[in-house]
Amino acid sequence: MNGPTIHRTSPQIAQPATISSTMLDVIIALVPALAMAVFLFGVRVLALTAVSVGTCVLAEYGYRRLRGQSNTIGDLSACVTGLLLAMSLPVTAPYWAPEGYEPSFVVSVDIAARSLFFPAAEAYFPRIGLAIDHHPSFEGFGAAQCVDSGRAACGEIVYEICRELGEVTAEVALPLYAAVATDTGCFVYANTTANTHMVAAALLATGIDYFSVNKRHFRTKTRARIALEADILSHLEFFHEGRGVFLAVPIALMERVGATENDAEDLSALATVVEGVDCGALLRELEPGQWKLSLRTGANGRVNATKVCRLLGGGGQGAGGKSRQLFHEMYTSRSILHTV
Ligand SMILES: [Mn+2]
Repeated sequence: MNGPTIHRTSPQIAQPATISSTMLDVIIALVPALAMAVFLFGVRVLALTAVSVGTCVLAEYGYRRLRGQSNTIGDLSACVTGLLLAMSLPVTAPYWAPEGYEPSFVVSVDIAARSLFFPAAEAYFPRIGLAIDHHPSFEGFGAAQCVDSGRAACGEIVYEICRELGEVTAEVALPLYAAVATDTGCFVYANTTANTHMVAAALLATGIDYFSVNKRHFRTKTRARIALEADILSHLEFFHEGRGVFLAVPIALMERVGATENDAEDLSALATVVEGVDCGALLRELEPGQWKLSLRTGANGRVNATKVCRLLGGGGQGAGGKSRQLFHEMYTSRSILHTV
């Protein structure tokens, strides 16, 4: 142990890696998978790949040119993008999307009223071929209907349709389980039946990872959601000797905690966790000065949310469910609720 100890970084095998050499490696690595796709699905794979790669290269070339920037198609990244896109498409994918795409058949599921359609889906409303629903207040649209208000979840109805069509695989069972679990608040709403549990049992028997679904939907909250709940709960107001509770979600609160639409889902459920509450009313400000009322009723059935909302002129989801109604002012609607 004579002399000084020399510390060095370990000898690295260096190689001049450029974007184009890395991209070329990726392309070479994808060739066997592409060859297998041609073997399995035929030569149309090659045509689809050519269209996809060609479009990507042209788009990059054109865009850079338009912006007066250097030509970068030589780095092969556009080729890789085109190749990956082609490989993730079904072999039957059209070479271009037809303008004004028209679906051949439209199915609506669990959308009780026309007013509940998303604006983007509104165009399909007059063309609904099949409506699947379980709301007592279902408006009766669609050329054909598959409606059973005795079902706690639309997923129960869809499960039976799937069973008629063939074996319900784990791949089909997982989204169906998510549908049944979320529609019943994880099997706790008052409309949950023995059949709901039997459908869930059949879905679990396919070996799905139901724990992750439940953890994701019922045991995980975003930080914005926690901040929303903290504020709402610190401002809740009781009426009718504590049998009713008012929750309010002004736009200002949503903005302050940075909450999105997803963070605000099903907030009315907060109302009925308070002991002794028969009816919870959540007022949510959608646009400045315009409030949506959601009613949530307790398990004792003293208040029927559907009936209340019919009185107020809105849609509903039956006892134990929630109902919606647009109000133009928050405080005058309080007097309406005192009559509940
Ligand atoms: Mn539903």
